[in-house]
Amino acid sequence: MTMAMTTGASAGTTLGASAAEKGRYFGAAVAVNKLSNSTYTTILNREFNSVVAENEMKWASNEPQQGVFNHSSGDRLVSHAQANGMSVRGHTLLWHAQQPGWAQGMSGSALRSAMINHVTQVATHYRGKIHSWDVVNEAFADGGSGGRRDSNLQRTGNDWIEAAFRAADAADPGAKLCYNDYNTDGINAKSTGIYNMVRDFKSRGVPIDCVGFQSHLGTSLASDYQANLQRFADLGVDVQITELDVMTGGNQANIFGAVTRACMNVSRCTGITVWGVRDCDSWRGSDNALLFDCNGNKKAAYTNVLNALNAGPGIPTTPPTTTPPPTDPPPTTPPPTTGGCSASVSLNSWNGGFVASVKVTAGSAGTNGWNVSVTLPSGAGVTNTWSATASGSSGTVRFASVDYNSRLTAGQVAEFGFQGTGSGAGMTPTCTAS
Ligand code: 9MR
Repeated sequence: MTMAMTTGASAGTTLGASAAEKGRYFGAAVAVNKLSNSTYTTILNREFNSVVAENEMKWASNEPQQGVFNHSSGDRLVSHAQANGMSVRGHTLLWHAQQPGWAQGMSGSALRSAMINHVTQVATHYRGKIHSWDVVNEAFADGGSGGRRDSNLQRTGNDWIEAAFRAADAADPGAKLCYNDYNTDGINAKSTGIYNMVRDFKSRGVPIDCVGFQSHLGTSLASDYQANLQRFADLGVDVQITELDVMTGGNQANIFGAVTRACMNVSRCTGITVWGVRDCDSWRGSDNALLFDCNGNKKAAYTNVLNALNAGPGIPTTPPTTTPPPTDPPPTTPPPTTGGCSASVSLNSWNGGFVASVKVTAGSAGTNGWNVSVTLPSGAGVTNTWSATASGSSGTVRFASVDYNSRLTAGQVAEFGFQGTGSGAGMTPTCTAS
């Protein structure tokens, strides 16, 4: 019998179809050069309804020289996904590992600026094509500190993570923006450090939508795996299992089943991704850590996952109400909407630069187009703009709406952003509508 909340009526026969019946995705990490291997793509296309690039959307891959972007491999995966009815996860905009050599050698405001530009350019390139982005990967330290990992990115200032989320939000407002990490498979010092960051972000309006739990697992599963997912969901973010693989051995099939059940039992757990297709595609080599053997046969772990997907509850069609975290501040007053339009700016600054996110709110008559004027402090300059067209780069700069955000109905909000050098403090935008 189907439960009232499920979105489908029959048991699916593939991982993707079964997950979709429950309002979720089931994905695999793909090595793009294997898309020409027919054994590989046969399984991929049959079983999965989401893909993520195992390496090809990482910084070293798509910005090999500063400011020179190469999206060819990532684009190939997106095309494959679109042709086969799959959605795409993005992995990863920023990570301490797999950085191009030029970024590894940078520091301070030059690195901060390069990093924000990378987020902006890559998220803009894929805008509308990625369901969830790992904006920041693996920024917390292992061990008991619960603090950040040291890295060149961390040394640009503790606010680098929120700066990255704001830049990603400005570039692709439709994608779910995730923080992703490993060794977070239960309630422990590391997962609690991340939990505290997410709670802080939610209380201050930093645009975070989801947390990824990589789940590279050994021979046992933390007994509080599900409780840990649930405590994040209760902060008001989605949770996703993002890189699941499990060491081989007696428990492998059981652990795969238990992880799947845990996700199904958390209504904000929106999907599961396994980190590869067949055992011999896995980075874990002889661990045989995946759902298909090297000949493409389904393993016992596969059956457990499929059964758990089919047995689990669906995602409720109306989102659950979540208890706001205790530290939530009162909601901020929206800008007045009398006249044609109004604009407000929020700033993310570092020594020598800033990213400005501007919200345009249409007045009672709506808009056919809008212009926002901003007078920059002396010495400040605009270097990069998204979701608007800038005239001028210093002094008074005018930002005009672009085709997809010109027409707003009364009260509707459009967002655009720009990056600048110098200080952006004290800017007061004015908005005119046409
Ligand atoms: O599976 C990826 C492997 O092919 C790369 O060599 C490796 C480089 O560090 O990254 C692997 O993927 C990692 C992922 O991007 C982040 N979480 C851990 C994954 C396994 O190391």
